[in-house]
Amino acid sequence: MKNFLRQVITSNYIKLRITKALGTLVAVTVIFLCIIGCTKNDPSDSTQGEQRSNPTNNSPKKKNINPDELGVISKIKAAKWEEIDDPSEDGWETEFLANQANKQLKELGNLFFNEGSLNDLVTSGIATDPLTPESLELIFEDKNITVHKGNKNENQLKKGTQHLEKELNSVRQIRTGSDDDNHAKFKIIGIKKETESAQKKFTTEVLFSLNFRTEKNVIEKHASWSVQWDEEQEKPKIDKIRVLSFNQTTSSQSEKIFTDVTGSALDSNDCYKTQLSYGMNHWLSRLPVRAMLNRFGTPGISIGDVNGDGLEDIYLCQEPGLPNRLFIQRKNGTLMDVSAEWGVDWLEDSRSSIIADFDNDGDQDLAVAVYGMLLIAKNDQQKRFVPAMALKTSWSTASLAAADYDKDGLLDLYVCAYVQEDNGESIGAANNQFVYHDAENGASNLLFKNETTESGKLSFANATEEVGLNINNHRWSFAASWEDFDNDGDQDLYVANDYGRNNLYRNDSGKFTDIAANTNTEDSASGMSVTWADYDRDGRMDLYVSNMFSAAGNRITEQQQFKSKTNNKIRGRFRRFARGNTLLRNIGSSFEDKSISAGVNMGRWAWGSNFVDLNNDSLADLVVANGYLTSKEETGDL
Ligand SMILES: [Ca+2]
Ligand SMILES: [Ca+2]
Ligand SMILES: [Ca+2]
Ligand SMILES: [Ca+2]
Repeated sequence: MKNFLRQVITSNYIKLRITKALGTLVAVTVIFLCIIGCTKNDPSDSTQGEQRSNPTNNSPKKKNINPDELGVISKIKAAKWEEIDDPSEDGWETEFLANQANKQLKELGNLFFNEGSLNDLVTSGIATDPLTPESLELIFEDKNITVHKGNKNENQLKKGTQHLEKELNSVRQIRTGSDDDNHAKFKIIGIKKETESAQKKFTTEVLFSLNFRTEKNVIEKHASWSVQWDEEQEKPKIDKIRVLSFNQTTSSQSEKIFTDVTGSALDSNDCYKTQLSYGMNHWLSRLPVRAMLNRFGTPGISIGDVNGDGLEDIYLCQEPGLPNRLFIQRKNGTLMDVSAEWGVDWLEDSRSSIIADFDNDGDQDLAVAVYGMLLIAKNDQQKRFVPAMALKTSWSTASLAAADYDKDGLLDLYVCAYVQEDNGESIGAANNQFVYHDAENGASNLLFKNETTESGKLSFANATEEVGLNINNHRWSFAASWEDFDNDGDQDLYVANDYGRNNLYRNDSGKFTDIAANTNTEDSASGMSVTWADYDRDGRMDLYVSNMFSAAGNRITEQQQFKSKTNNKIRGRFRRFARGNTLLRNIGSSFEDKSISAGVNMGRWAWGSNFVDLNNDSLADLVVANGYLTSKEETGDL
């Protein structure tokens, strides 16, 4: 999916920066439709499309789009896309209405921070729940944060705008700070036309988030609303708001959990001043199209103490042509670039690295996955790295995972790989051979068994086939993670794949069997990362997989006309692609999907995730890094 978007958004590439995951994303409905290989003028759905009434014009214009054009999206000018992506004329009335409603919700969002009238936004007969429920339950409290959950009260719906005015006023009265600090955001994740009523009405399911500063705190409110709209007028107006769920977080401005120290840790280095401190948007506007940044988003970092002084150091992979960087931590916490002195300022297209002791001599060695190769470098006297091996891999390596799978005391390495060849034309909806929801034409992942001898000469051998990891091994893999999920003392392996099913390989004395289909762990979606923890403390390791969330995807895939000629099972799989991240609770023989009940599915466009106990209370917290292209315009999608 990510590679196909490269074709869609021609001149925009991004990589996740070391400083933070990116927030606001470019994506519009048309992109979701394109990446799943369904245009709004999908010929298989055209009959239904024509039957729909046009909301602005009773005779919808049928546009003749040459399907070939949709395969070379990058060649079509933005203006032309606007012409193609016009839901008011292409039979997708629900998308037209969602766009209209979205504009109105944006206006409502402005009223949290600025005075203004509700008249253009609501009907005269409006009824709403209190937007902040009157009964709040404290569910978490420490010195940094309090979290309240709203209790549902069925009898709170009141006619008139008083509940709405009250909420708007309460925020306007206590908020401080600039507009950059305060946001009200809406995502329409479901839309339904009312067919029963004589009036023209539709209902949207909306995710609402509000965050703003007060003198002492930062307040965040997250809610899901059911909003009923009246579409009699030129613009739809809100007729009813029901609050389906609500929670509120208050965090102290003085007792912050994290402070961004990237600049103070790195700014003594030239590479920070000249390259790393600038965001990707800065470089995008200065580089030629596709100038070596086309793998956007995937170069990783690894952490380890390479010089043995007890302080963790950082190795940063970079895009081809930019040297990888090794930063050694000084005692005062700042970082010093020693890439050249340590001999690891490699210019290869580096994707991922691991710092670990591969020869068991007590110092930390380095493995780097570059395109087509796995490079292993030996730590020499804790003063430099000396390349020891270059192992051939599939072309588009994505990530590395190390574990001693055969319990011989030596760390082995699993390498994930993505597309078969570095050939952007062969993937995505542009290619008729590509099965978006169940792709089996990706590159092979490899297991390298560590065969380093006691003499210390590093040696690895490809053991993929002999251990059975060649089964179901042609998927588009982004990430893998080892864990002994069945508590039998050996390391099992989970692999997160884009475009479809994931793998759970059970380790039986060094041989592997993919048991994902039998354990409810396939999580068929756009898998990008995997992390394990025993979040419910029952002694069994649970699984969290990051995928992609799309508001437009959620809306569109629930419509009757979406792939109307396809069976429900496959339609369901497409719906799953828009749902987001997945939490799978280990119940012994199988796993239960707890994503929705635990409230952890909406992680936006989630490239990475990690269970980590941030506040040392022995409960695993969850961090999700998300983002894509930073857009000036909020689309409300991802
Ligand atoms: Ca070593
Ligand atoms: Ca081993
Ligand atoms: Ca095991
Ligand atoms: Ca558990």
